[in-house]
Amino acid sequence: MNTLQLYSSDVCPFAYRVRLALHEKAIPHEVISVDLGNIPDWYYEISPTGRAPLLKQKDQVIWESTVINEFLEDAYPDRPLLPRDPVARAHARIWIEYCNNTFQPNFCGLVFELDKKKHDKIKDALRESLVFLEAGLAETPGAYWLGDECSLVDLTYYPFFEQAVVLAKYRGFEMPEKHVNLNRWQATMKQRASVQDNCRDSDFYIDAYRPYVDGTIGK
Ligand SMILES: N[C@@H](CCC(=O)N[C@@H](CS)C(=O)NCC(=O)O)C(=O)O
Repeated sequence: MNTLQLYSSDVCPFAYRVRLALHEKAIPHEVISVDLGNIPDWYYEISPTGRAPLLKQKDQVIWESTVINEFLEDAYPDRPLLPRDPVARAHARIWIEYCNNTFQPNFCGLVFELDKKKHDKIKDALRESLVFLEAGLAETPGAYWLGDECSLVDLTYYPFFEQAVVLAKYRGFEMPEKHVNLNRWQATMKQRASVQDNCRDSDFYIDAYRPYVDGTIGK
């Protein structure tokens, strides 16, 4: 049996980050799917939060996608996903912070907000964060967020871009075509084996999010 077990859900962008990191680092593991629309009692016995993702190693559990990916980086350093240089490493973490504290709350806020009157304000905030990301990527010399190597920063952001079809379908929000660097980066990410092995198509996300955007189930 594999020593690492990932409790995951295909619809969850946070779990996707971890699936990408496990693939990029070629870490043997087992994926266990959790139905987040109807979280089973057995999962609450394992997970302190009831949320996905969660990584289990023997009798230890680690949760929070960013922390899990940093754990994988610490425990499996052979295929690094963070730069070695401490300043570059700090900058990588700043980008990850920005995703978790600004971009992702705007993105998910628009997906899950049922009050249409609030959508315009969230769209403005999301547009602003995309402008910020585009400007950051414009400074990058290579194909990935930090340069020539794929890093945890790329794996942190990519799942949301794959799911952007949900915003277009349900909220009338299109990712701006003018953001050529973001579009180029997304195209590069789609070519990676880790993404090709884990990606889901537009119809999957549109179906999976329908009960959330119409309020049938809570987020
Ligand atoms: N900050 C957490 C977020 C995890 C999260 O919100 N997971 C969602 C699915 S995408 C979940 O488990 N929702 C079920 C629930 O909250 O009951 C992380 O990065 O891992």
